[in-house]
Amino acid sequence: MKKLISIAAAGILLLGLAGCAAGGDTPAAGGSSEPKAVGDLVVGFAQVGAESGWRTANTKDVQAAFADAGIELKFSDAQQKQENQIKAIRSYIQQGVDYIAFSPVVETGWDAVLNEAKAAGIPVILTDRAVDSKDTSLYVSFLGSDFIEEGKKAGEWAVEEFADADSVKVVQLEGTTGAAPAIDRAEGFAEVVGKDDKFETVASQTGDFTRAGGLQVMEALLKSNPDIDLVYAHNDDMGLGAIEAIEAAGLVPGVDIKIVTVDAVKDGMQALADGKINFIVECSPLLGAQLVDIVKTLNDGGTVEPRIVTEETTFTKEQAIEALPDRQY
Ligand code: GZL
Repeated sequence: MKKLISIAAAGILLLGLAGCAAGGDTPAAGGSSEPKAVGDLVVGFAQVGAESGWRTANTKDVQAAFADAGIELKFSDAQQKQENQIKAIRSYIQQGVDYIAFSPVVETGWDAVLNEAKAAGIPVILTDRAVDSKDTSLYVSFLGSDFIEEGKKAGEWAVEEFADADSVKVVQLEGTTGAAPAIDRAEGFAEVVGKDDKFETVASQTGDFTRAGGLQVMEALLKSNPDIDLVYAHNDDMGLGAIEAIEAAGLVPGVDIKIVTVDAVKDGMQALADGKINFIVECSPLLGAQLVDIVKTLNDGGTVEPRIVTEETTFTKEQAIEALPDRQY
Protein backbone atom coordinates (compact mmCIF):
# COMPACT_ATOMS: atom_id res chain seq x y z
CA MET A 1 0.00 0.00 0.00
CA LYS A 2 2.78 2.38 1.04
CA LYS A 3 4.47 1.78 -2.35
CA LEU A 4 1.22 2.62 -4.21
CA ILE A 5 0.84 5.93 -2.32
CA SER A 6 4.45 6.96 -3.04
CA ILE A 7 4.05 6.17 -6.78
CA ALA A 8 0.79 8.18 -6.90
CA ALA A 9 2.44 11.09 -5.06
CA ALA A 10 5.39 11.05 -7.47
CA GLY A 11 2.94 11.04 -10.41
CA ILE A 12 1.02 14.02 -9.05
CA LEU A 13 4.32 15.88 -8.51
CA LEU A 14 5.45 15.21 -12.10
CA LEU A 15 2.05 16.29 -13.53
CA GLY A 16 2.18 19.42 -11.42
CA LEU A 17 5.62 20.34 -12.73
CA ALA A 18 4.55 19.65 -16.31
CA GLY A 19 1.42 21.73 -15.85
CA CYS A 20 3.48 24.59 -14.47
CA ALA A 21 5.96 24.51 -17.33
CA ALA A 22 3.19 24.51 -19.94
CA GLY A 23 1.22 27.27 -18.22
CA GLY A 24 2.26 30.80 -17.26
CA ASP A 25 5.88 29.96 -16.66
CA THR A 26 6.89 29.51 -20.30
CA PRO A 27 8.79 32.58 -21.53
CA ALA A 28 6.73 34.76 -23.88
CA ALA A 29 7.35 34.05 -27.53
CA GLY A 30 8.05 37.71 -28.05
CA GLY A 31 11.51 38.96 -28.91
CA SER A 32 12.98 35.46 -29.06
CA SER A 33 16.69 35.64 -29.94
CA GLU A 34 16.45 33.16 -32.86
CA PRO A 35 14.97 34.70 -36.08
CA LYS A 36 11.48 33.38 -36.79
CA ALA A 37 10.09 32.86 -40.26
CA VAL A 38 8.50 36.22 -41.16
CA GLY A 39 5.19 34.45 -41.73
CA ASP A 40 5.24 33.18 -38.12
CA LEU A 41 5.66 36.65 -36.59
CA VAL A 42 2.79 38.19 -34.62
CA VAL A 43 2.70 41.93 -33.85
CA GLY A 44 0.26 43.68 -31.49
CA PHE A 45 -0.71 47.22 -32.55
CA ALA A 46 -2.55 49.43 -30.03
CA GLN A 47 -3.94 52.35 -32.07
CA VAL A 48 -5.10 55.65 -30.49
CA GLY A 49 -8.56 55.65 -32.05
CA ALA A 50 -10.24 56.96 -35.21
CA GLU A 51 -10.42 60.63 -34.25
CA SER A 52 -9.20 62.17 -37.49
CA GLY A 53 -8.58 61.64 -41.18
CA TRP A 54 -4.91 61.29 -40.31
CA ARG A 55 -5.59 58.44 -37.88
CA THR A 56 -7.82 56.58 -40.32
CA ALA A 57 -5.12 56.85 -42.99
CA ASN A 58 -2.46 55.72 -40.51
CA THR A 59 -4.50 52.64 -39.51
CA LYS A 60 -5.18 51.72 -43.15
CA ASP A 61 -1.51 52.09 -44.08
CA VAL A 62 -0.17 50.05 -41.14
CA GLN A 63 -2.71 47.24 -41.70
CA ALA A 64 -1.94 47.14 -45.45
CA ALA A 65 1.82 47.06 -44.86
CA PHE A 66 1.61 44.08 -42.49
CA ALA A 67 -0.83 42.26 -44.78
CA ASP A 68 1.58 42.77 -47.71
CA ALA A 69 4.45 41.46 -45.56
CA GLY A 70 2.46 38.38 -44.53
CA ILE A 71 2.88 39.25 -40.85
CA GLU A 72 -0.08 38.80 -38.49
CA LEU A 73 -1.15 42.16 -36.98
CA LYS A 74 -3.38 42.11 -33.91
CA PHE A 75 -5.14 45.51 -33.90
CA SER A 76 -7.03 47.47 -31.22
CA ASP A 77 -8.74 50.90 -31.31
CA ALA A 78 -8.55 52.64 -27.90
CA GLN A 79 -11.13 55.34 -28.72
CA GLN A 80 -8.55 57.91 -27.52
CA LYS A 81 -8.52 56.41 -23.99
CA GLN A 82 -5.16 55.60 -22.37
CA GLU A 83 -6.68 52.87 -20.17
CA ASN A 84 -7.85 51.06 -23.30
CA GLN A 85 -4.39 51.23 -24.84
CA ILE A 86 -2.84 49.87 -21.64
CA LYS A 87 -5.41 47.05 -21.59
CA ALA A 88 -4.59 46.20 -25.22
CA ILE A 89 -0.84 46.14 -24.52
CA ARG A 90 -1.39 43.86 -21.51
CA SER A 91 -3.47 41.54 -23.66
CA TYR A 92 -0.70 41.38 -26.28
CA ILE A 93 1.79 40.52 -23.52
CA GLN A 94 -0.52 37.74 -22.31
CA GLN A 95 -0.80 36.41 -25.86
CA GLY A 96 2.98 36.36 -26.14
CA VAL A 97 3.20 38.41 -29.35
CA ASP A 98 6.66 38.93 -30.84
CA TYR A 99 6.52 42.75 -30.96
CA ILE A 100 4.24 45.52 -29.72
CA ALA A 101 3.78 48.83 -31.57
CA PHE A 102 1.58 51.69 -30.42
CA SER A 103 0.97 55.43 -30.70
CA PRO A 104 0.69 56.70 -27.09
CA VAL A 105 -2.44 58.85 -26.87
CA VAL A 106 -0.69 61.00 -24.24
CA GLU A 107 3.00 61.26 -23.23
CA THR A 108 2.75 60.21 -19.58
CA GLY A 109 1.73 57.09 -17.61
CA TRP A 110 3.37 54.30 -19.63
CA ASP A 111 6.31 53.11 -17.52
CA ALA A 112 4.43 50.36 -15.67
CA VAL A 113 3.01 48.59 -18.71
CA LEU A 114 6.20 49.12 -20.73
CA ASN A 115 8.17 47.48 -17.90
CA GLU A 116 5.74 44.54 -18.07
CA ALA A 117 6.46 44.18 -21.81
CA LYS A 118 10.20 44.42 -21.10
CA ALA A 119 9.93 41.73 -18.40
CA ALA A 120 8.09 39.52 -20.90
CA GLY A 121 10.92 40.03 -23.41
CA ILE A 122 8.63 41.73 -25.95
CA PRO A 123 10.25 44.70 -27.76
CA VAL A 124 8.07 47.82 -28.07
CA ILE A 125 8.13 50.28 -31.01
CA LEU A 126 6.59 53.76 -30.57
CA THR A 127 4.72 54.62 -33.77
CA ASP A 128 3.69 58.24 -34.42
CA ARG A 129 3.68 59.70 -30.89
CA ALA A 130 6.26 59.70 -28.08
CA VAL A 131 6.20 58.90 -24.35
CA ASP A 132 7.98 60.95 -21.67
CA SER A 133 9.61 57.89 -20.01
CA LYS A 134 13.16 58.70 -18.90
CA ASP A 135 13.99 55.00 -19.31
CA THR A 136 14.68 54.69 -23.03
CA SER A 137 15.27 50.94 -22.60
CA LEU A 138 11.46 50.62 -22.46
CA TYR A 139 11.16 50.91 -26.24
CA VAL A 140 13.39 50.02 -29.17
CA SER A 141 12.61 52.97 -31.43
CA PHE A 142 10.33 56.00 -31.90
CA LEU A 143 9.15 56.27 -35.50
CA GLY A 144 7.30 59.52 -36.23
CA SER A 145 7.37 63.18 -37.13
CA ASP A 146 9.26 66.00 -35.48
CA PHE A 147 6.24 67.86 -34.09
CA ILE A 148 8.27 70.84 -32.84
CA GLU A 149 9.58 71.32 -36.39
CA GLU A 150 6.00 71.18 -37.67
CA GLY A 151 4.99 73.95 -35.23
CA LYS A 152 7.98 76.02 -36.31
CA LYS A 153 7.04 75.65 -40.00
CA ALA A 154 3.52 76.91 -39.20
CA GLY A 155 5.03 79.84 -37.27
CA GLU A 156 7.45 80.71 -40.07
CA TRP A 157 4.57 80.83 -42.55
CA ALA A 158 2.57 83.09 -40.18
CA VAL A 159 5.49 85.52 -39.76
CA GLU A 160 5.82 85.80 -43.54
CA GLU A 161 2.06 85.99 -44.18
CA PHE A 162 1.61 88.82 -41.68
CA ALA A 163 4.90 90.64 -42.41
CA ASP A 164 3.07 93.92 -43.04
CA ALA A 165 0.59 93.65 -40.16
CA ASP A 166 0.98 95.74 -37.01
CA SER A 167 -0.83 93.23 -34.83
CA VAL A 168 -1.96 89.62 -35.29
CA LYS A 169 -4.56 88.10 -32.99
CA VAL A 170 -4.14 84.32 -32.96
CA VAL A 171 -6.51 81.57 -31.84
CA GLN A 172 -4.84 78.19 -31.31
CA LEU A 173 -6.89 74.98 -31.59
CA GLU A 174 -4.81 72.48 -29.61
CA GLY A 175 -4.72 68.74 -30.13
CA THR A 176 -5.47 66.22 -27.37
CA THR A 177 -4.31 67.57 -24.00
CA GLY A 178 -1.04 65.87 -23.00
CA ALA A 179 -0.41 64.37 -26.46
CA ALA A 180 3.13 64.81 -27.85
CA PRO A 181 1.94 66.45 -31.12
CA ALA A 182 -0.19 68.94 -29.18
CA ILE A 183 2.58 69.86 -26.74
CA ASP A 184 5.30 70.08 -29.38
CA ARG A 185 3.32 71.83 -32.13
CA ALA A 186 2.38 74.54 -29.62
CA GLU A 187 6.04 74.83 -28.53
CA GLY A 188 7.42 75.09 -32.07
CA PHE A 189 4.85 77.69 -33.15
CA ALA A 190 5.34 79.81 -30.00
CA GLU A 191 9.14 79.68 -30.43
CA VAL A 192 8.84 81.37 -33.83
CA VAL A 193 5.95 83.84 -33.42
CA GLY A 194 7.05 84.62 -29.88
CA LYS A 195 10.02 86.52 -31.31
CA ASP A 196 7.65 89.24 -32.60
CA ASP A 197 5.31 90.76 -30.00
CA LYS A 198 2.81 91.80 -32.67
CA PHE A 199 1.55 88.19 -32.44
CA GLU A 200 -0.89 87.82 -29.58
CA THR A 201 -2.49 84.45 -28.82
CA VAL A 202 -5.88 85.63 -27.57
CA ALA A 203 -7.15 82.09 -26.92
CA SER A 204 -5.79 78.54 -26.96
CA GLN A 205 -8.06 75.56 -26.33
CA THR A 206 -8.15 71.85 -27.12
CA GLY A 207 -10.44 70.52 -29.82
CA ASP A 208 -9.06 67.00 -29.20
CA PHE A 209 -7.92 66.59 -32.82
CA THR A 210 -11.53 66.20 -34.00
CA ARG A 211 -13.59 68.19 -36.52
CA ALA A 212 -16.47 68.44 -34.04
CA GLY A 213 -14.06 69.72 -31.39
CA GLY A 214 -12.70 72.37 -33.75
CA LEU A 215 -16.22 73.53 -34.63
CA GLN A 216 -17.38 73.70 -31.02
CA VAL A 217 -14.31 75.58 -29.74
CA MET A 218 -14.23 78.01 -32.67
CA GLU A 219 -17.94 78.84 -32.29
CA ALA A 220 -17.31 79.83 -28.67
CA LEU A 221 -14.07 81.72 -29.39
CA LEU A 222 -15.67 83.72 -32.21
CA LYS A 223 -18.28 84.99 -29.75
CA SER A 224 -15.66 86.06 -27.18
CA ASN A 225 -13.00 87.29 -29.66
CA PRO A 226 -14.53 89.45 -32.41
CA ASP A 227 -11.26 90.37 -34.18
CA ILE A 228 -9.34 87.14 -34.81
CA ASP A 229 -6.73 87.34 -37.61
CA LEU A 230 -5.34 83.80 -37.61
CA VAL A 231 -6.36 80.30 -36.54
CA TYR A 232 -3.51 77.85 -35.91
CA ALA A 233 -5.07 74.38 -35.70
CA HIS A 234 -2.88 71.43 -34.65
CA ASN A 235 -4.56 69.29 -37.31
CA ASP A 236 -6.66 69.63 -40.47
CA ASP A 237 -9.77 68.17 -38.86
CA MET A 238 -10.00 70.93 -36.24
CA GLY A 239 -9.24 73.46 -38.98
CA LEU A 240 -12.18 72.09 -41.02
CA GLY A 241 -14.41 72.43 -37.97
CA ALA A 242 -13.22 76.02 -37.54
CA ILE A 243 -14.13 76.74 -41.18
CA GLU A 244 -17.72 75.68 -40.50
CA ALA A 245 -17.89 77.97 -37.45
CA ILE A 246 -16.35 80.92 -39.31
CA GLU A 247 -18.80 80.54 -42.21
CA ALA A 248 -21.74 80.20 -39.78
CA ALA A 249 -20.63 83.52 -38.27
CA GLY A 250 -20.94 85.12 -41.73
CA LEU A 251 -17.17 85.48 -42.21
CA VAL A 252 -14.97 84.17 -45.04
CA PRO A 253 -12.40 81.53 -43.91
CA GLY A 254 -8.99 82.05 -45.53
CA VAL A 255 -9.81 85.72 -46.15
CA ASP A 256 -11.37 87.39 -43.07
CA ILE A 257 -9.61 84.88 -40.84
CA LYS A 258 -6.50 83.07 -42.12
CA ILE A 259 -6.03 79.41 -41.18
CA VAL A 260 -2.88 77.30 -40.90
CA THR A 261 -3.10 73.61 -40.04
CA VAL A 262 -0.98 70.43 -39.78
CA ASP A 263 -1.45 67.01 -41.47
CA ALA A 264 -2.31 67.54 -45.20
CA VAL A 265 -5.02 64.87 -45.42
CA LYS A 266 -7.27 64.97 -48.48
CA ASP A 267 -10.10 67.03 -46.93
CA GLY A 268 -7.59 69.57 -45.61
CA MET A 269 -5.85 69.77 -48.97
CA GLN A 270 -9.20 70.34 -50.69
CA ALA A 271 -9.95 73.24 -48.31
CA LEU A 272 -6.47 74.60 -49.08
CA ALA A 273 -7.12 74.33 -52.82
CA ASP A 274 -10.45 76.12 -52.25
CA GLY A 275 -8.70 78.96 -50.37
CA LYS A 276 -10.45 78.25 -47.04
CA ILE A 277 -7.18 77.11 -45.40
CA ASN A 278 -4.10 79.19 -46.28
CA PHE A 279 -1.19 76.83 -45.52
CA ILE A 280 -0.72 73.23 -44.38
CA VAL A 281 2.32 71.61 -42.76
CA GLU A 282 2.43 67.93 -43.73
CA CYS A 283 2.54 65.17 -41.12
CA SER A 284 2.69 61.82 -42.90
CA PRO A 285 0.52 58.96 -41.56
CA LEU A 286 2.19 56.48 -43.94
CA LEU A 287 4.34 54.72 -41.32
CA GLY A 288 3.40 51.11 -42.17
CA ALA A 289 6.31 50.17 -44.43
CA GLN A 290 8.90 51.60 -42.03
CA LEU A 291 7.25 49.78 -39.11
CA VAL A 292 7.42 46.47 -41.01
CA ASP A 293 11.11 47.12 -41.78
CA ILE A 294 11.83 47.72 -38.09
CA VAL A 295 10.11 44.44 -37.14
CA LYS A 296 11.98 42.47 -39.83
CA THR A 297 15.34 44.01 -38.85
CA LEU A 298 14.80 43.15 -35.18
CA ASN A 299 13.66 39.64 -36.08
CA ASP A 300 16.90 39.16 -38.03
CA GLY A 301 18.86 40.19 -34.95
CA GLY A 302 19.69 43.61 -36.38
CA THR A 303 19.58 46.97 -34.61
CA VAL A 304 17.41 49.98 -35.47
CA GLU A 305 17.87 53.71 -34.88
CA PRO A 306 16.29 54.80 -31.57
CA ARG A 307 14.69 57.75 -33.37
CA ILE A 308 13.42 57.59 -36.96
CA VAL A 309 11.99 60.91 -38.21
CA THR A 310 9.50 60.75 -41.07
CA GLU A 311 10.01 62.83 -44.23
CA GLU A 312 7.42 65.56 -44.79
CA THR A 313 6.89 68.93 -46.48
CA THR A 314 4.48 71.89 -46.56
CA PHE A 315 1.74 72.95 -48.98
CA THR A 316 0.50 76.25 -50.38
CA LYS A 317 -2.77 76.56 -52.33
CA GLU A 318 -1.05 76.06 -55.69
CA GLN A 319 0.89 73.02 -54.41
CA ALA A 320 -2.33 71.50 -53.03
CA ILE A 321 -4.10 71.91 -56.37
CA GLU A 322 -1.19 70.11 -58.04
CA ALA A 323 -0.86 67.34 -55.41
CA LEU A 324 -4.55 66.53 -54.88
CA PRO A 325 -5.15 64.21 -57.87
CA ASP A 326 -2.44 61.78 -56.68
CA ARG A 327 -3.00 62.19 -52.93
CA GLN A 328 -3.10 58.70 -51.28
CA TYR A 329 -4.95 59.88 -48.17
C1 GZL B 1 0.39 63.23 -35.50
C2 GZL B 1 -0.82 62.47 -35.01
C3 GZL B 1 -1.96 63.41 -34.83
C4 GZL B 1 -2.44 64.04 -36.13
C5 GZL B 1 -3.90 64.14 -35.85
O1 GZL B 1 1.43 62.35 -35.75
O2 GZL B 1 -0.55 61.84 -33.77
O3 GZL B 1 -3.06 62.66 -34.30
O4 GZL B 1 -1.85 65.27 -36.42
C6 GZL B 1 -4.16 62.80 -35.20
O5 GZL B 1 -4.70 64.34 -36.98
O6 GZL B 1 -5.37 62.77 -34.55
